[in-house]
Amino acid sequence: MLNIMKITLAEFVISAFKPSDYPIASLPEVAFAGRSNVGKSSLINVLVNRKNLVKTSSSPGKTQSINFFNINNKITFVDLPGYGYAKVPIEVKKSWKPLIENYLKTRKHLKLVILIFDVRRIPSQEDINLLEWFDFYKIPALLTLNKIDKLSKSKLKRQVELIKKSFPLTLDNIILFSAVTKQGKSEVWKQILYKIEETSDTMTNAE
Ligand SMILES: Nc1nc2c(ncn2[C@@H]2O[C@H](COP(=O)(O)OP(=O)(O)OP(=O)(O)O)[C@@H](O)[C@H]2O)c(=O)[nH]1
Ligand SMILES: [Mg+2]
Repeated sequence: MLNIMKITLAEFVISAFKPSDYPIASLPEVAFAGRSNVGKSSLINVLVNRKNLVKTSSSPGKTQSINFFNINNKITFVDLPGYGYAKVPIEVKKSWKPLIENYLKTRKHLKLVILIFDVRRIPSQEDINLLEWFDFYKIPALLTLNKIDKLSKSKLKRQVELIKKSFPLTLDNIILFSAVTKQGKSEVWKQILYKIEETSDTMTNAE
């Protein structure tokens, strides 16, 4: 099995603003979650070798709906709106949280949530709550620390230790990632394919 899926198709499916907008699930799903501006949409673009499949922005709060993408007719990638951005209007915030929680709790084809943190920030209570929430609902989660290109090697090492220490639970797997250098890309793919193959025979020929 190869570690990276060769992308032959990457297409936008739908933006969901409420559960009835979700597409009918036929493929295994991988969702991308994290605070606003940590680089969720950028990570997806790197994984599928597209500059702009998913819109990214330097102003936080760009992704405001749940966006579904069809990858090779094999996997659905799901870009979730970012949380924790103070300037988002309260009305929007109120509708996001239940929408994200509903998605994560009810989607039977969800195989993995990739939780993305900005490596420069020590996780907030909100980040930790989300991790505990995944644990409680037995949702498999993979943690990536993004934007590692922004730190020097020595600073990065110290920062990773600090982040690990701030967690109440131990995580076996933390991936260091950069959308700029693409470091970590094959590691993320490896984990995605592993999770999908664990539960689906049809995926064993994925390349
Ligand atoms: N240096 C650097 N910048 C990055 C990296 N990943 C993302 N960015 C930048 O960070 C900003 C936010 O990236 P997005 O991918 O839009 O972030 P997001 O998490 O999807 O944001 P929301 O949709 O607002 O929740 C953009 O200006 C990106 O170019 C990275 O690995 N390194
Ligand atoms: Mg986004």
